[in-house]
Amino acid sequence: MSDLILHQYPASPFSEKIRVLLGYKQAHYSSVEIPVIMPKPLLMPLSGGYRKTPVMQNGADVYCDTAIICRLIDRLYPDSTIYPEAVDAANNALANWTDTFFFRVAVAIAFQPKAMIDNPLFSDPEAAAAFMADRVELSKGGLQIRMEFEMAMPYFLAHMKHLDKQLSDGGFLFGDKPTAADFSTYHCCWFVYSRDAIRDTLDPFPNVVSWIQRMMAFGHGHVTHISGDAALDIASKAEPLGDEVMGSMHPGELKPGDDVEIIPTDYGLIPVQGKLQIASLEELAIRRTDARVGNISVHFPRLGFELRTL
Ligand SMILES: N[C@@H](CCC(=O)N[C@@H](CS)C(=O)NCC(=O)O)C(=O)O
Repeated sequence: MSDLILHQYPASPFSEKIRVLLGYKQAHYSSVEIPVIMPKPLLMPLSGGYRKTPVMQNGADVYCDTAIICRLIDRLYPDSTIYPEAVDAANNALANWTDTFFFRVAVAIAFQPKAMIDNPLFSDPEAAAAFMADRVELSKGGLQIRMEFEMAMPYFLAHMKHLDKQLSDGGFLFGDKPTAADFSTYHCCWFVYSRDAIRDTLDPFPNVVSWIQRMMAFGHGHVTHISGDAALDIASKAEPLGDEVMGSMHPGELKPGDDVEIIPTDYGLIPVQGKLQIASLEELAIRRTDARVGNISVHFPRLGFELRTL
């Protein structure tokens, strides 16, 4: 059916969101461990410059940002959809707010001084300095990922209190099955829960802790670890799907094949350039040709990305 390859690293919360969704769907997939900081030389031929983590590859189609990766996985594994129509607006709005604003809150909690002791990213002073410098570069020209701890803490505690009430029946956020909002909320909570030094922040919220454990119990699916070079070889032997969709948002302005660039609107402001293939309310995609992997399609969600003509 599919040959999904997740490009990720273990400490990445957004990667954990996708790993657990793949576990929920009992998916078979491959995984490539990519560097935590730039450069990412074996990712760039696929992503065309997009640097955030994770990235999902399916042959010669490459999906950037977990919003579109979740849609792809749900389409390939449609049983127990994480987008039930009955809660469509609430589910999508909560997932989007959580992955943007609330993620920044969770970063501030996870990087507070007392959490640094057991942070795997800060194994030695040199690694810590390189990480901090890379994250300054990641925010350059855009939104600061990091929020002040004093501002973040009340947001964190207030949201945990609401979640604790909503999860009191022992299920998931919108019923007895997890939806997209559960996976978005889970990875922010996992960021805190997975650190011994700050796990007690969640002690006042036992329903949240039980729900985190229910989410973790889905596991990570059936994963085979492969090298970055092996993933590039797979892309070079495949051709992109090539479907063209033009939505009604840019009437007369844009057509398939136009030279465009796509750039995140928050942080990691590196443009990806190519020929336009999809511009709908749900998705943007461009076609590119790379010396190492040949023809590639790079897909993004519409929300959170800007489309510019060249
Ligand atoms: N909106 C993106 C956010 C991804 C994101 O911020 N990921 C973090 C890691 S969890 C990142 O890219 N950090 C910088 C890096 O890995 O180079 C998504 O949903 O995938």
